[in-house]
Amino acid sequence: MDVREIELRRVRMPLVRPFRTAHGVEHERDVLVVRIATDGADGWAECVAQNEPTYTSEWAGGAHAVIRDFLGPLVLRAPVTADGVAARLAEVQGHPMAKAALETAVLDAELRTAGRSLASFLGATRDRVECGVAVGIANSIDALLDECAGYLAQGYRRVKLKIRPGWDVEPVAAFRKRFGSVPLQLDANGAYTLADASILGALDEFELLCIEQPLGVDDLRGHAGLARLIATPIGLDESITSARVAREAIEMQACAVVCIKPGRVGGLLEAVRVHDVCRDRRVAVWCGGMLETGLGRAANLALAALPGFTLPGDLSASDRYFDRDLTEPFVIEDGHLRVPDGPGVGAVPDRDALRDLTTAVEVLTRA
Ligand code: NPG
Repeated sequence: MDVREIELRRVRMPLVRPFRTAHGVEHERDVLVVRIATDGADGWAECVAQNEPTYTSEWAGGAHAVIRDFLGPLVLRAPVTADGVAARLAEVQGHPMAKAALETAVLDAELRTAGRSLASFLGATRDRVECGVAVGIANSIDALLDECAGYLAQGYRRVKLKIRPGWDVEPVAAFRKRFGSVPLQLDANGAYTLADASILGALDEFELLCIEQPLGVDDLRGHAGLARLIATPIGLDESITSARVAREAIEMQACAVVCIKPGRVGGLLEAVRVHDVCRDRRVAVWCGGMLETGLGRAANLALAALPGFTLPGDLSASDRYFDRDLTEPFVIEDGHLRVPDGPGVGAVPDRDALRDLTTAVEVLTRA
């Protein structure tokens, strides 16, 4: 593809309710939307870097700057194919979410030009995927349970509760008491240490699908130690930054389950390689979410339709997060979301929504 122009657009997406994790609370998302103009079709992608560098070191403003100053010029320099984007950008250290957005935009343009869907290109074997819902830390247990009841009534098949020290055994016990055996997993976002093993062990009785990322990002050995102390399977998210790290973590028995987020591993192509590593080793996988608009969600759905994604994803309908999505809304049907089958990622931002929600636009062209 000859990429002639890269448009970097910031879009303000108010959330229908605040989303609180161990790291902080989001009231709205500042989303970086990338559009590339090529010699074929335009390509679109959403960068999943969040508002602030609290979840990982990337944030929307930083991703915008690194694309403008370093990554964008490398893509514009000479024609590139999607499977060559990672190598082209390798001289810049880090910034996997910014790199993933560029790779996805190039891939989207290629597939739209060829009239092929992302799902078919990646190797999807399903046309719909089961939905899970992630529920942030609430103001009270009653408020948490009421929020969960609403999602279960809408058909979500699995609940993931955010936990942190002081908000763990009690809400989980209350959930089990009210909702019985609904598939449940927990996400600590790295908020515990090995010294908390007894609290984490106290969660064993609740028959959880997994506890996600109980310890720090770079602590594979700690997770392996914890796995020997508790019965609940450990799922890793933030720690899994590539297919190589996934293989190491599995070999060390640091995790029994893996969360795949394309942005976190540098793009959809590496995400498929993580999937393959896990599938070959019979490690269960689910597709993570990062409060994506419909644009990012469409790509996640294509990925989550691969055969190794054996657990429901953090894939919810548009109305879980937004009153007005950037694309045609994704709607939950019988506990599932449909995998887009149109060309490319299968969703494009709605022109009016883009116009109304955009806060800034910058266009990069060849020097
Ligand atoms: O449904 O998109 C979703 C959110 C799922 O909990 C979720 N994401 O740690 O995985 C996470 C978490 C997250 C939320 C991460 C916001 C970063 C920002």
